[in-house]
Amino acid sequence: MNIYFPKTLNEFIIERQAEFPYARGELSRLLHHIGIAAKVVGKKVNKAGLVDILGHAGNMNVQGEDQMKLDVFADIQFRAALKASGECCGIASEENKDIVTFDTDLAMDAKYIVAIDPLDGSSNIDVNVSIGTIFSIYRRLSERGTRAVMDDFLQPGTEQVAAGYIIYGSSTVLVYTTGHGVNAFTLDPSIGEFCLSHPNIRTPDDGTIYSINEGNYTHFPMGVKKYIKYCQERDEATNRPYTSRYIGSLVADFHRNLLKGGIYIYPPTEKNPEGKLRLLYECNPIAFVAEQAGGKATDGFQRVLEIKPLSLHQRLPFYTGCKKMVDKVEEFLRAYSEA
Ligand code: AHM
Ligand code: MG
Repeated sequence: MNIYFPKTLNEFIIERQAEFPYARGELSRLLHHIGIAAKVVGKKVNKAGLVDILGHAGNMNVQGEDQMKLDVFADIQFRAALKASGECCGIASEENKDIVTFDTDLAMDAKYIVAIDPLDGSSNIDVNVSIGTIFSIYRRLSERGTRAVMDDFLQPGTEQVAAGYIIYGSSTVLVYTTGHGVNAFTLDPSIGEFCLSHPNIRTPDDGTIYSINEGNYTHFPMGVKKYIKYCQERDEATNRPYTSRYIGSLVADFHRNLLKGGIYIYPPTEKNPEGKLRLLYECNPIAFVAEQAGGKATDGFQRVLEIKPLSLHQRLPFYTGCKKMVDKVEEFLRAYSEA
């Protein structure tokens, strides 16, 4: 008889707590609560279409983007979970203009802050295509016992204590790192637990998939245009032409490339001259995971994790994936940077 006894996320988190000297379980509790919110949101995503959760909420978020009902639902759920954990003193969310501080005595005494995109890939919500949540955890800089302040959130990505994402796809998968490798957990709906499914993920050094919204081609920097042509050229030695795959949900595009080997690019465009993706809750957490899996993440010229954020919703061009592929696109960007 085959015995099925999976390693659950909670079991794994507790085991790994020992990697942090003097750890007292606060981060474990925080991650545990993120896992609970992920289950609640995942359940809602699975029922979308049956319950009244699809469509527009009728508001714009801080960045002038139309909020979907699921965006709002996910934001509320994660906020509630992080507050309930008692280990988080404040959050920065894609859906809120300002930081949100938790002002109970317990929360003000907490040592972590969280930056989060509660539901990434909004354009895919209504059409049953994979969407996700992205999160990033930092130690606060302000004194414990006080309210969180803006400076707690404007730390470079190198200071992340943990980061990861959840994909609501053909299954719900939670991927995270605490700086000791990357592990992925798949939700087993029959027991309601995230179970270790992809231990110690390593992304290939080189890959054959490129992911970019080519509809914006005419507005790309010359280096990106040349790189795309390079991807499309035939060369057997380097397995080209590469395969083009673009879902339009960062987590889903990144996750596929992480496992199979590829590069994700969101360059500056006419509509988004600074790039579209946000440093705090999209690029930094993904960059942390990418690097921990042996990959790379840059803004085309500089390591993402070393960029000092100047504002909460700061955007940047984003290039991430297999190290050799990111090196190559950077080569093109440098060569054509004046063009
Ligand atoms: P969102 O947070 O509003 O969903 O925007 C971020 C998303 C990413 O998931 C995705 O990679 C990108 O925007 C897609 O943008 P585009 O539709 O311009 O290609
Ligand atoms: Mg997003």
